[in-house]
Amino acid sequence: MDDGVDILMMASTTTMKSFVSKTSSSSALRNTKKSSSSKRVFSVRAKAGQSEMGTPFSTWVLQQEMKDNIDNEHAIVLQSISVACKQIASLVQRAGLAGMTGLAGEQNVQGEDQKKLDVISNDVFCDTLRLSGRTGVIASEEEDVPVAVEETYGGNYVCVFDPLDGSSNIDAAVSTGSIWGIYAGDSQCVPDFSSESPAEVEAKCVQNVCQPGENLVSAGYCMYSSSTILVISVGDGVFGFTLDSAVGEFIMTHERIQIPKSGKIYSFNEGNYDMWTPGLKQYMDSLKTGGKETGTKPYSARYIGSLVGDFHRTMLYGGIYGYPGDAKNPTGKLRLLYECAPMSFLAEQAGGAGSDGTGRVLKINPEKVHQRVPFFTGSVEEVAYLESFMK
Ligand code: FDP
Repeated sequence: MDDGVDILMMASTTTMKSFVSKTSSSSALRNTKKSSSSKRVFSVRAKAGQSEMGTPFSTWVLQQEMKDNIDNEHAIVLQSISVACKQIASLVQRAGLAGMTGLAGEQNVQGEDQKKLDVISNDVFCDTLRLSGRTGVIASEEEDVPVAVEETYGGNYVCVFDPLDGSSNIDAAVSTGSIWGIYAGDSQCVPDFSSESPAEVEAKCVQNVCQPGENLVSAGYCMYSSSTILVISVGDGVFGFTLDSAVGEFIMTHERIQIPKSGKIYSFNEGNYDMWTPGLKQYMDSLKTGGKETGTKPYSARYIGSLVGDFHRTMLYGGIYGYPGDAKNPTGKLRLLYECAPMSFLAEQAGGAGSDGTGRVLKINPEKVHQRVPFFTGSVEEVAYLESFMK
């Protein structure tokens, strides 16, 4: 039996076991955050130092709750996001067959053409989060302003997301992904629908959303590629789960991902080279003669042009991904809130770095919802080397 089959069988068995135990104990787990029996089961497992590979995502989320890494509401938000990702994965896979490729005929607030699937994926994400009843404010790349979730307000969490990043690739069936970040809401800033005007509610939503990345309580992405992979951190390492379509569940396939400290792969849109600063050009030229170990093998170029795919490869193989500012767009292309901050959170949790070229992205205080920043991420040593050319 090859490794792939092995993993699938292990995953399916674990899923069945978890299903059986979940049907008898899931409500108890939700309502009694740390019942003594659930604590005991978890600590036995932890003491045994067992690998968590093969754990279904829903079980892992409950374990994070038992470990006190997240609370009950946060757990529900994460489960909802995993459902949204499964739905989007299925839509992406069927896009060509179901007539969902091409433009929707509208532009978003940033002046970008919206693809049909951008609009549909946004609806999927928004609806799933709304129905979870645990998110108070949501902000999407595809929406002009952050939205307070009126129907269920009372949810503590603020979710920022890009429902379908890299969607210019979709018609060619190249990888795309969803990216999200979750913040705790600002308790001083709860919108009151009964007494406040829409403008006042909106101002409070913006304030809830514009938090620095270091306030993130969790972040993740889901990549829609040859397989569908959900990668997440709740502040205690980074874990990857592959969708097992036979059982409809994400199964852990990557435990505590660590970005290699260095790596000889660079991922930049070099077509913009002429518009870069002299320092950045010098950096790029140096990679072609071995980087800081001048005279050694040149770096390899890999650029999909889809952030989630490029970032995922960088996490696993090391190296550097960059989208710098240039003469035409001094702050680059990528958005701070729902691209750079969540990816930086993941990179740091995996022992890597996320920088705007001068310092940590997670330190930046957003001034507006769709703010763009130059972005460099990946292996710590590679990001530090890049920064040495940007002073
Ligand atoms: P897209 O426009 O297809 O949605 O931020 C969006 C993004 O893709 C990233 O996913 C991707 O890395 C980048 O833009 C690609 O930009 P360039 O085409 O300028 O290289």
